[in-house]
Amino acid sequence: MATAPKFYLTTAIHYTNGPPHIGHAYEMVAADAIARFKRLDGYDVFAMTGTDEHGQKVARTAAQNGLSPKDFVDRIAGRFQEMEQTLGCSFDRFIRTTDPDHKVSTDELWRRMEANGDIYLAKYSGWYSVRDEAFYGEEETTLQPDGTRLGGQGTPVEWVEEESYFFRLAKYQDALLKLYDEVPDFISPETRRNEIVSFVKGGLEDLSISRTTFDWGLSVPGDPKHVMYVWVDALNNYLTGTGFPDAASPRAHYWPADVHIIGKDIVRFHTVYWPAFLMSAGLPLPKRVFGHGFLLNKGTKMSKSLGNVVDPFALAEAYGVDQLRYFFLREVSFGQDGNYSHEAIVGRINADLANDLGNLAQRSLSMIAKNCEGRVPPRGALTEADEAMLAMADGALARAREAMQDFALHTLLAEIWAVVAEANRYFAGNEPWRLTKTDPARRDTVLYVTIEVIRQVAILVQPVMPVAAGKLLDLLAIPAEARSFAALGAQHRLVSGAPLPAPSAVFPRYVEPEDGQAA
Ligand code: ME8
Repeated sequence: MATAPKFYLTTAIHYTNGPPHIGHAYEMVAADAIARFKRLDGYDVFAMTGTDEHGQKVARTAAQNGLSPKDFVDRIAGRFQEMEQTLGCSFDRFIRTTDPDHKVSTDELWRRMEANGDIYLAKYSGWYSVRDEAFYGEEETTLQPDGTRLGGQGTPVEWVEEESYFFRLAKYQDALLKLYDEVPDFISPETRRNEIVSFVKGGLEDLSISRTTFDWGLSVPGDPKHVMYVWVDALNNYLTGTGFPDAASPRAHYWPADVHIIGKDIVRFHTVYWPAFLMSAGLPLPKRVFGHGFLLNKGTKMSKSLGNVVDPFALAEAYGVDQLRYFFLREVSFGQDGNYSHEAIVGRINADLANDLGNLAQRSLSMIAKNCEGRVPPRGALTEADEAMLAMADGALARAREAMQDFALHTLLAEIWAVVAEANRYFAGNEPWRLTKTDPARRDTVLYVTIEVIRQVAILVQPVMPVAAGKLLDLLAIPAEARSFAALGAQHRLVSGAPLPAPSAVFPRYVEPEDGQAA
């Protein structure tokens, strides 16, 4: 048997300076949907998420909370793990940068970069944003009327002057430009690629990669008064996940990553620093970096530091997990910013899920329960319209795969919902409820075609709504082994006469709570 192709996907690892917010939830759900899609499509998937626990930002927040950094991050990391569970995610590892194997792996990356002559000791003086954990050149900062200074992303910077190890980033300028040129989809979407290309063309300076004025981090091999710059530590989590440097690790074959799913604010770290570190260490580069957009609360950025956080646990509780997952991935074009509002999510739940898919399943399955002894109906000769309906469903996988090549999750869902819309037109146009007296055989064929389309839709939406799709497949009595994408298409049609369980509603309408309290 041919071995399945591997697919290694990661999210960013989330800072543990505060509880998870909706942006973290969004990124996890999107990455989880891609991982599930690839598994259902026959890939050997390794998907990883986790927490970024070191650095000055986390150390300061822990101190403000009167806790040791370790006690503080243990609490917050626990919340992220709970969120992963709550949102129905299927990651293979939740990595923490305080995990012991991460130290071994990151020491080795450092040694290899050093052995390649790319690390030297000097003095750093310049601007640093603790909130971004990023160094900024003077020209990237702006002086405010009150005398404070803001960095590139609008966060306060402070002056840092200390002994530091440097990484010879400037040396990699040409190699990076060559990479962007030769692997055009290394950075996507396109707009993010253009930004990075012009940033690198503007010239790179060597990068300070250690600090001495605090100790919450990984110590530098051979010089423990330095801790590594948190981004060296953080980016290397992706290698640690594959068992690096142990070539015999059962996960070694997953490197290089097939895609890093990250937000637009950290594309520079992933497409400039990270490939340069890897080139220096003589390691293969990730194949793609996808910078998704920001989820905005009616247009305002949500972040821990700004305070107007919408709690993802409360959202999942209010709307349902699969409903929230569907909303995130359908409403927002993956790669662009998107807005969240109560009205928008209720609109999607009631129109797309309860009406379009839920009602169709409920009506067709109820008619079958009543008129066809609760069995998959017999299927007579197919009309042209029947054939066209089935052909549209059979072709959905190819269109889904095409959308997935660009991680266009919104397009994937739009394609599936085009099939659902067509199935609704087909069902309404054929009026099976009128055929009971006049032509029950034709009614059975219409019902057969309808639920065969629902079978394929349910299989295809599993990556986005694993639980609800599973319930729908249960209602069609589809066994576990017939739920992968290999079961899509004409070869695996529903078998007439197979018994079906009693139908029940899978997608309830959202009804405002009695006291009028919206989420
Ligand atoms: O940046 N909408 O961690 P982080 C969508 N530790 N995505 C958002 C978002 C929003 N409103 N806010 C943040 C870090 N994100 C580093 C990463 S990776 C080696 C280290 C995204 O907790 C953000 O873009 O600030 C990033 O991809 C992820 O959430 C974690 O952000």
